[in-house]
Amino acid sequence: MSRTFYVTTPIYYVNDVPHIGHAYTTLAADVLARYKRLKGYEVFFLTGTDEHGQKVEKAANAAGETPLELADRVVKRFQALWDKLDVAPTDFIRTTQERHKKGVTHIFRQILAQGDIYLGEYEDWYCTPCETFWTETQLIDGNCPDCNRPVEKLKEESYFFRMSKYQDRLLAHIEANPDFIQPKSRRNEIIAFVKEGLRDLSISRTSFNWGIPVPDNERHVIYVWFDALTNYITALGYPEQGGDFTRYWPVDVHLIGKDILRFHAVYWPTFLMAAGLPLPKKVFAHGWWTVEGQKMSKSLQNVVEPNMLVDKYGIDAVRYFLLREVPFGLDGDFSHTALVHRINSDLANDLGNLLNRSTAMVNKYFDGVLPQPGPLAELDAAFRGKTETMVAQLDACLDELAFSKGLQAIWEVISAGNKYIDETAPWTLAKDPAQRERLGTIMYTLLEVQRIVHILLTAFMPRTAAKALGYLGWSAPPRGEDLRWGGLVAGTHIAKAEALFPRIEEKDE
Ligand code: ME8
Repeated sequence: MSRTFYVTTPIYYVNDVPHIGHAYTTLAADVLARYKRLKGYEVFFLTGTDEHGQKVEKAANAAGETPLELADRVVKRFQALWDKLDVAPTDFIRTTQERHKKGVTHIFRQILAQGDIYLGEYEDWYCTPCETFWTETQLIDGNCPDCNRPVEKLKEESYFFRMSKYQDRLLAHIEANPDFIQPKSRRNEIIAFVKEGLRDLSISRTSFNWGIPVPDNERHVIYVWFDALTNYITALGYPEQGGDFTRYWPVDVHLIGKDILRFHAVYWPTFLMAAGLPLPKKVFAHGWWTVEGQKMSKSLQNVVEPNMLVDKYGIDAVRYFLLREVPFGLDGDFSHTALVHRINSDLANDLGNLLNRSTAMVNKYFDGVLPQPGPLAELDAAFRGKTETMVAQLDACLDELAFSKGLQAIWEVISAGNKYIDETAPWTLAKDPAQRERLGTIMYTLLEVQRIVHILLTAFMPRTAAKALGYLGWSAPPRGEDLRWGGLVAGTHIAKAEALFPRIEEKDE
């Protein structure tokens, strides 16, 4: 039986246009999807858009459009950006699609029939930007404790989900499954939150109508988070059994930002428990990007637009930078200086230079024909060993979503490659005909290491890796087996590489 891997991103609100925060989560999911596919998994990678709720309705009113017109317009921006970033999801779900509405209605009905949804009355403070209710005591200076904006008092008839009933079961699940919520600091926050006690959750609204109607009571629309979270199963065809839902659920990992952890680690699992469905294997909350030291916001006009970054620096530089610069799970700061520095030092100097130097030498000393290696000397064997260790390290790192650490492991090998050239000094050996075989072994080792490096990099920088593999005469689509040592065949034509990443003048920034 083949192994499967299911990864999701949040579905993004269509009242805002995509920025680097959205690109970040989606790129991380894309890297994981590509890597797992390389390793032979059958992968389902889901992203999409969250199109219902008061926030979207208000934005549409302000723009003089219907909510669906707004959604149709903004969804294209998200899809175009994913294309532009070489992000290739298996499916893109929109919560206004029939398949989604059908699944949401189904799960609502099921939990209602089962007794965990009941009709009651709600009175509390509501923050529209966050689509969240707060109690009086949770407010800070009368404002929303999350975003600091004003809240409004809402009183309405509402359907409630009996979340309180699941408090102990959820806590037991979190405690029995240390990997369920990651990273650890976030897990502790959730444990503390659940221990404080779970209230029943209001899951319908009557004050507006842009949403999925409650079955058999159309005065109510279903709460946008109940609607949105369900996308993770409706995209798989839920409630239909036997297809993708049976194949891919429970999800391997929900990737999200830390801002929406509670919805994913408390609400969603309890909805699933009530519906009798298995829980996600992992919810990973990554950190938050600031920009040049400041919170990214429309009012500060410092929102980083990914299209602009790609036009200026190239797709793969952006993909690399976002995953390399900050350990996944921690907060980070975006700056042009840091990005240019990474391009110049990691990509141009280390990665690009190694490929240039080595392909140039094979051309100079062997007319561009890869020589047959002789026995490996100690230096060569150590370099090969380091490469093999890197392959295993990357696997472990990506299982922990440690993208940055995984890239560091790859870059240690790249640096070792540049050092290996300096230590073996091929230019000296080239002068001595007796050292011909030794020189050939060194060239083979250098290129074979880079073949493995670039196969791993196909997950992170698909275009660059394909280009580099092309110079190495490797055109087959890479597979996991190709990570084994010895794939390059003597006699292969090695093209002299052009610069993979031109240096950028730092003063231009
Ligand atoms: O919350 N740094 O949608 P959303 C890092 N529709 N990541 C960021 C970020 C930043 N500064 N800003 C945004 C929603 N993100 C709901 C989700 S899921 C069932 C429903 C990323 O459009 C991060 O992934 O506000 C965050 O969780 C997501 O965008 C929020 O996107």
